[in-house]
Amino acid sequence: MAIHWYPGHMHKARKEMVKALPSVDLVIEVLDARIPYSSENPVVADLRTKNGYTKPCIKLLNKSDLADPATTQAWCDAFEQDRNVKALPIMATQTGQVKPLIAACRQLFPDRKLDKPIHAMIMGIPNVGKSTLINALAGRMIAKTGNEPAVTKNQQRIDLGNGIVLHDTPGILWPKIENENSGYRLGCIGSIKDTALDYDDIGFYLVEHLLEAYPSLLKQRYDITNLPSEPLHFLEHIGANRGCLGAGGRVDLVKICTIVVNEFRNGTLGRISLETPEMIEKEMIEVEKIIKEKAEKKATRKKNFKKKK
Ligand SMILES: Nc1nc2c(ncn2[C@@H]2O[C@H](COP(=O)(O)OP(=O)(O)O)[C@@H](O)[C@H]2O)c(=O)[nH]1
Ligand SMILES: [Mg+2]
Repeated sequence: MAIHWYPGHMHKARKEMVKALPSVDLVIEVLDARIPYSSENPVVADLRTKNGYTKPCIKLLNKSDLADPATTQAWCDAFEQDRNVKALPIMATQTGQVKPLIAACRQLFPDRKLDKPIHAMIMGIPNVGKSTLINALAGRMIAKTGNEPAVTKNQQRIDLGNGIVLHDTPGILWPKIENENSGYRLGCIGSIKDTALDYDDIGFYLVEHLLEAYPSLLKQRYDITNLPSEPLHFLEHIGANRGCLGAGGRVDLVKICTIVVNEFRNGTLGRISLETPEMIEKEMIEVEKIIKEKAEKKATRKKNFKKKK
């Protein structure tokens, strides 16, 4: 990913969205189906609420072709506990996905007449498939896919028919950082610049999860009957099998990790999700502690600063 998020960038992105949102009825948040929690940004919930009214939101779990279908369904159910939210698994690379999205938009505004269009805006962190989706919805190439600057240009509108109008520039959000696991998972799917997280770090994290959650996919892909329980033993085993050897005939762990991570990313290992609602529920307890500590530190800093003045 080309975008590095600094506080200044986040501030600017947020300001752009605050400016655009009053003319929008509905937020379409694009997530990566393999990490629906870690690819979310809590600022969306924040931005949607003003003067006690919360704008409805459709959460699209994109790249569902790469994710575990049962887990994706569990996430949709969890998201829809909020009555203001509709959640749909999609695959933006398949243009036939438009119809369920249009129907979901209309469902959120049952009383809206066709001659008063529903204005929608797409948001999401980089690389989740926002541009691909806009192009699929528009039926033509209007948004550049791949890397793009964080600053949006002049907003234009796309008429999707059925009384729905879409802004053609997505709101680009920054990935969240409080949960350490989220950082690793974003690294696994390739949405954090590879140099920021080493392949062996990501690889060990990924393999630990796969050994626990998808042992049969590993057995199948790497042709092993007795799976070692330790990520290191597993990586050494398949590294040796594949001839990933370095100095002194030892397994080159970076090389074998890179292979496994890429096979996960492109779907060769099978359809895999990196987090479930239950896993996140447990992690949230830890995250809330960190957020609280951060807020306390900030408050102390402010107090000390005032004292000095
Ligand atoms: N497998 C798969 N790849 C997708 C899907 N949607 C988008 N992509 C790919 O994800 C990458 C990022 O997409 P892009 O639209 O540029 O993301 P953006 O940064 O959110 O605008 C591109 O290589 C797309 O081809 C999908 O549903 N399935
Ligand atoms: Mg894009």
